[in-house]
Amino acid sequence: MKEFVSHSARAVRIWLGCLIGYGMFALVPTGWAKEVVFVARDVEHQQAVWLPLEVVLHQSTDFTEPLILRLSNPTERTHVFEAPGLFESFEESGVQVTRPVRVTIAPEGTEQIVIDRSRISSDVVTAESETMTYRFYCPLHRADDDLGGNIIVHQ
Ligand SMILES: [Cu+2]
Repeated sequence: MKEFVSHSARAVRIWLGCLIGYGMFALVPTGWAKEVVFVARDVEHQQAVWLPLEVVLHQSTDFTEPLILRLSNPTERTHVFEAPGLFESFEESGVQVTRPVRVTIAPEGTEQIVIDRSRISSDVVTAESETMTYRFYCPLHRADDDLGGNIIVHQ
């Protein structure tokens, strides 16, 4: 019995640590977030990229928990993270809102968004190849022939 209590206490501490670590996820006590980090980098010819250039996600394992994108801009210019086809989900005045992913990040700033997983799931299910690719880039500093990075989702 004593052992049971100490295990529970440890579980609570871990759980609290998770809530603090993930900040905005404090409202979802059952959630254990998966976080993907992107970092902006200035490259030649005034252009910029988001790194890493490729992220692979697996629907069966990665979508069982909230999916967070952490967007970090350590550069001295403002950059935008745009990913057509991806949607973010957030709460505004008590209402759940969904909108396309297009986030502006100030110099030396970091933004965090929660991906609307239900949309990705339906995309993957309807994709014949069972794989979906979402491109991402900074629309402000993008070369004409730049295809940007890829988020690849396997079913
Ligand atoms: Cu940019």
